[in-house]
Amino acid sequence: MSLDSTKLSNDGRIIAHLDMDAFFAAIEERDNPRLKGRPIVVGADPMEGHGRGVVSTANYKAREYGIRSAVPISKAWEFSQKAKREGKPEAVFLDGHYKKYGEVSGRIMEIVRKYSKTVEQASVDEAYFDLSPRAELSEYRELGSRPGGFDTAKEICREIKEEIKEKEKLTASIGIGPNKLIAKIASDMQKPDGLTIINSDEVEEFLEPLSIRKIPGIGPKTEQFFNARGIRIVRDLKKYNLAEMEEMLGKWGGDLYDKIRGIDDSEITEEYEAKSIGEQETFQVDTLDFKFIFERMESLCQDVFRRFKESDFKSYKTVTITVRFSGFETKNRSHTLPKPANTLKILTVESTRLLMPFFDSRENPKRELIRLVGVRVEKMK
Ligand code: TTP
Ligand code: MG
Repeated sequence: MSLDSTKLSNDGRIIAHLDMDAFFAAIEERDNPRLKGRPIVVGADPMEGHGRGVVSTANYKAREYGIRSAVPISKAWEFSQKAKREGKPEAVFLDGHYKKYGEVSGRIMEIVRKYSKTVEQASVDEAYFDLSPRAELSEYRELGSRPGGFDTAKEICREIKEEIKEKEKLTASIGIGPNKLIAKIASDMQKPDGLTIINSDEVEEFLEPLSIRKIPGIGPKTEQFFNARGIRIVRDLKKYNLAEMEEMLGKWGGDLYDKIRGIDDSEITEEYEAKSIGEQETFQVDTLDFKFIFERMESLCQDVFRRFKESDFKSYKTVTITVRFSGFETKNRSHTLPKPANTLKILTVESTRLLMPFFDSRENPKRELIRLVGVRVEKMK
């Protein structure tokens, strides 16, 4: 046993990660009996194949057609038509009801908070929470005189899933492990309606056969990099020592070295803060029409500013714009202000200034048409 795994198993933490199943689509299915059992896609309007946004999410039936989050909506339409030709039911495409999703999310977080005092909401449908056998961290002792440990954590998570099912008519998947990393990977193992427990002794055995892509932080690029070197699963990746990993990937190589051995000391951070407030728009037609694009940007700034005003934040310090060209190349440009700002004027001026170079040789030498623009405020206080 290596020093590191000793540290891991002696650490004694029990962390759970909850992730709702096909969240937005499941809510739509729940609230609209007509949709029961059908493939459902929430996202942009497909416009019979000419729509230009992306899929927010799809339920599991629709995923069987290849439709999933971030797939262009036109592609999703094609998949659905193909299924139809094969005699399968066509997918139902729906606009999102984002306010409602936010409210459901809030109620689910409240349920989780009844069972653990240390909860980190990690996204609209995800939370980490601490179930370590320490009285100050969880209330489960009051839920019966249970001994603590992984078995107790499992019981608690069953109850959480039950309560969500009963009150919200939705299913969640939960992973339990000795740290956030393992809990997160575990929650994804038996979706939907899953419950997966990996205790400290099982961590390395659990990780070894998994595709390297299951490790948070390994995206398509890192995956390709390693696949080209014959590395596909975590076990393969373990053949590199720490120095080799760092040589290949820099500091991130060192982090990854730990991760694939199941080592993760990160704490549950209780405050959930929107890190940014942003809006974007895909145009119906790719364009370089200066006036049109600036008007759209101005309108996006107004939307962002409205949301900023509704939030608890008082100021922002960074303005970031996104520009996607017709060939899908996407550029983000940011400006951090010398001091925090809180007006629409500054937001509009800054985003306009960032947008200018996209109309000349500085950011757009080939004069490529623009497909999407977006703007967001960051570093909020
Ligand atoms: P996820 O938890 O990633 O997806 P999911 O809940 O739909 O499905 P799964 O069962 O695999 O967990 O994201 C939660 C919600 O966030 C999702 O329902 C819709 C939204 N979302 C987007 O709008 N765009 C995206 O690219 C992703 C990944 C999610
Ligand atoms: Mg989810």
